[in-house]
Amino acid sequence: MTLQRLISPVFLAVALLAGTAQAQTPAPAPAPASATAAVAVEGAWVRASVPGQKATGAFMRLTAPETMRLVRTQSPAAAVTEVHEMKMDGDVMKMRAVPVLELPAGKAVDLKPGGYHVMLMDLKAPLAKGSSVPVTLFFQDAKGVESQQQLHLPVATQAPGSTGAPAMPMQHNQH
Ligand SMILES: [Cu+2]
Repeated sequence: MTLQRLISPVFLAVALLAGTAQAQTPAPAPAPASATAAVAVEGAWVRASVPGQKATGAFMRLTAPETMRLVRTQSPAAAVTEVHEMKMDGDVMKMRAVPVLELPAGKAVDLKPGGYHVMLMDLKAPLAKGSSVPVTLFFQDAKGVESQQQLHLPVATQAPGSTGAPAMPMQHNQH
């Protein structure tokens, strides 16, 4: 009985350790994600750039079928691609990177000159009017499931169908 009493605590400790080890084994992989419906993209275009210009903007209207977020953008035409927001700060138009752009279900979100835009920075070559630029949008749904959409945006000097004078070109000295 004395021996039994000596061993018991050791056995208990081993059992506890084993229990801990078991708890640390990886959780089973999550169930396969259901297919995510595509985000509607309308009126997309990229502003043409001139030689020496470092950056330009891409614009479009996004309507998500369910609550989603635009989490990342990518284009082979630019070294860096970010979603930006442009806002008047007093008399100065300022721009900042937006880490995530929320897309409420069924509600159109406009990326347009003077507001949100996809910023193509460190352009590898000038973007000529009439050409097209591949841009990939990465979305995340409410469950965190990622999906992506590859677009080919026409390069233009103003929004397709717009009749007004071209908007003031954006300055991107920060980049
Ligand atoms: Cu910008």
